[in-house]
Amino acid sequence: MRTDTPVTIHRGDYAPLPWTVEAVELRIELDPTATRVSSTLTCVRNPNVEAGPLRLFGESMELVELRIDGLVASTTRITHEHGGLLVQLDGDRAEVSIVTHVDPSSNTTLSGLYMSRGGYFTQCEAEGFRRITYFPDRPDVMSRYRVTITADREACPVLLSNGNLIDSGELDDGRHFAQWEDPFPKPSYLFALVAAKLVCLERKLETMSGREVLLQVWVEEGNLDRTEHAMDSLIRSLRWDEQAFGLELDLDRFMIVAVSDFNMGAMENKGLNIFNAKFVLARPDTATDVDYERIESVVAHEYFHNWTGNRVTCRDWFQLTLKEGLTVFRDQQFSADMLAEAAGEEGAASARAVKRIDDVKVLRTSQFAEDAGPMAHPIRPESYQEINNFYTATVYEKGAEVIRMLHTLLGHEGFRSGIDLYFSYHDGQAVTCDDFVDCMAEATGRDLEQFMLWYSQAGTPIVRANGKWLAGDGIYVLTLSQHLPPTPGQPEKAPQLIPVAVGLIDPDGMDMPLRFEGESHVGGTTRVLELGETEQTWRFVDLPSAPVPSLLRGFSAPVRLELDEDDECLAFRMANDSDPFNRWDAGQRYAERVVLSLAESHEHGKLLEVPAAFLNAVRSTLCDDSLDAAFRAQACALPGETYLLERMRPADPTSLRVAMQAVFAAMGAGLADVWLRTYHDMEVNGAYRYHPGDAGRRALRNLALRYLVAGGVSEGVSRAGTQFEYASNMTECFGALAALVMSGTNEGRDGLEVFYSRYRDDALVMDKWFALQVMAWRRDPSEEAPVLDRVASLLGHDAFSMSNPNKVYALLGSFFRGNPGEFHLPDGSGYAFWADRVIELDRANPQVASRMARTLENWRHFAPHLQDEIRSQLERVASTDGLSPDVSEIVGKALA
Ligand code: 0A1
Ligand code: ZN
Repeated sequence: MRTDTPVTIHRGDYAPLPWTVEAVELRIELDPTATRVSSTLTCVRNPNVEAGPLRLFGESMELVELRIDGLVASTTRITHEHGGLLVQLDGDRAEVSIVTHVDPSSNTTLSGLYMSRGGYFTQCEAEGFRRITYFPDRPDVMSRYRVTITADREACPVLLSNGNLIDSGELDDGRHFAQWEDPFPKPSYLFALVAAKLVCLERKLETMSGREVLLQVWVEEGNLDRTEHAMDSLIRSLRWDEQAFGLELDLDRFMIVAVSDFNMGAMENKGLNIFNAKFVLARPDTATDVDYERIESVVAHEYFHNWTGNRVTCRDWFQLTLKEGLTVFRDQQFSADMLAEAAGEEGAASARAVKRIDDVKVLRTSQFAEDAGPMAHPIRPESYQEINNFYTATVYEKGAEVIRMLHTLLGHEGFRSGIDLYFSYHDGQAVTCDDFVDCMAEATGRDLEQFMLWYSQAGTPIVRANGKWLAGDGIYVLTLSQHLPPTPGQPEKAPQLIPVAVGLIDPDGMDMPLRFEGESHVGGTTRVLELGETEQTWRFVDLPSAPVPSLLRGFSAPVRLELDEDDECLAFRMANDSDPFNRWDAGQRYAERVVLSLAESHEHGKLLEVPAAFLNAVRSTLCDDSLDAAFRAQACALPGETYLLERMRPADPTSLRVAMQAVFAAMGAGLADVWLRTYHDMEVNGAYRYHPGDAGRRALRNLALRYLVAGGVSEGVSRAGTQFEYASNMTECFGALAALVMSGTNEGRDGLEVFYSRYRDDALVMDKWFALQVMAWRRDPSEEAPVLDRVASLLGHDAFSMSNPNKVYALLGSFFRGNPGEFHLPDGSGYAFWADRVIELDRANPQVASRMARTLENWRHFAPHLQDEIRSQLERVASTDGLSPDVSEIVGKALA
């Protein structure tokens, strides 16, 4: 058993440093195994803080020299401590020069300076800069940087860093150099360097104040024809931030670089965003509509960070949601606006709802699960062992919901004036979430003290609704109560402020005008109730008939809504709710009820029968031509299996899989006529273009194939085969293949081989190939080998690599998270395989290992026989010698 105790960092321990760094002069002489980094720091004493030494963090490098004001520092001035150095400085200013050696070629963590396909790249968020040089590597230390890079000209013709290029030229021995200067002070986590053989697509643009800026997208030579969409997305983002928030690009040059080996999605380094290649590269024959959409939103997200994150940054890492929640909210609004614009006035509301549905699906699947497990934390955590473990769905997605609630409560104008105030007070500073909310309060005059509980309390609130119809008085009495379940370290909670958007629907399906008792006039058909107490009641008056309530419209708060609605009521709202989000949600609730009750029937050895009323409700939605295709595709899709598994207690993946298969088959066979007609009607003609309208039609057609194949409809199988063979774009090609593979057909198996021979040299397309086959369902588990066998053998495939995060996420992540029916084998063999992989990955890349480790953190929700198997594997991982803090925190908390 390991004995080292993990170190926990607490939010309350924050203290400003006695020394900060005004300017940094960096010289980086690149070499695969011995890169020499010379840095000169202009250190300035912080007059507001008690005197103390300069604190420099440093890891995984060799300290060659340290000078103070030009003289080699005597050893008495330097104290070595775990993770860095303390240096005694005199006076109020000092120049500290440090030389380190680092070995980028053996840096498999992809944090700090590392190599990918012969080039050099950096990743410094959160604490990667300390792996390049000794530095006060905290976001509250903001400095001006001047950087000189030298490298072999042939291996690395392109040398990039943040800001403006101020000099470049040739050196001896086939080397060259470039010098960059960033005019804006920044924290070290935003530093970046790229030195590689790259080419770029570039555009010049005039910003709103008339300045000319240069935009570049840098990629490997063969990928230049896949950069246009990223560039278009960047231009749209730039324009949107000008129009929506009055925020302009502040640099002369803005660069995006694609890299194949990257732990996360992308990184907002000042003026030099580094992206996982999968969020840059797109061509119709290699990327799907969903990829195009993701690229647009990730490009936007990183670009928006230039203001929300870079110009105003976080004081410490506990404040991460300050930049992430706000920037996710901004990218969600941007995407919704782009979809609405493409849909035109008539389709705008539905287009926005489709985006909202996508975002809420992610939140409910990942964040609600996180909130219900051992890693539950408030959007502003109180403590952590490894900050890299806190780039979570809670900090990002729930953080964005918290910002959205502020937007709802303060109104668009109020919110915007709060943002303006935030920049006017804090531009150029490193601040806290309180500073942000204080600006919102000051700008609008609203007391947001109770609202701050969203920042300090973990867990998903449960809102319970009860309605009473007083027929004689024409009054509907709505009672809402809230309960916040206990989470680790937080046994008791106070009631939060929850905005609940409400509508009431009459028997003809029309929204009723709403007036509260005591109000003199009607206030519209959707009203936002502010639930701030444990229980509150509202009385709606003047109602001509009993209403059907539509609650939490647009998902106005990140809560679980509990309401007793019978099947007819859900079907009624599926057909009539004027709020498209709730219309979709009614269908999801209905489907959840059907699937989970079938799973229970299976556990009791009963026959599985899918209610005809449910199929009829889906049929009506599918046939409703007033609904656009993208919405219909959402509304007729079953809730994800991973989501349903979390809703099932105890979770039993095997019976859930049986139930899912039964519902898929019934929906395919029972609605075959409408699926075939829809498939025919939704055909998209002409050359591929990424357009949300077309994308919606393709999504609905692919969904039709998925159901038809699952239902064993032979015409569906043959249509899928034809579409796969003749598709002119990846969305259609992959959609057809997925339909065939997911249902475990022979055609799917053959298709995988064809697909492989077509795309074997394309790494990003191969990721799709790996992911799809490990997510497949077995048609007949008693006859076929478990998917686990295939996963294990694919580890040895030529196109697979354990050192490439995208490959690991595609093969292992997709299997562990996306195929519960096959991963959770009753004999526990899936878990032993999981533990082996986590231990293996941890030796090379703790961040990736930790993400894989998290796939079993909610093990206590599972049926007891599975829990025993999982616990023993968690213990095996926990007792591994030399485990990283990343994985140790995850398994430690899981077992606690
Ligand atoms: N700030 C980035 C996410 C990010 C975080 C950490 C990374 O490496 C450990 C990389 C990227 C974003 O929000 O996009
Ligand atoms: Zn971000």
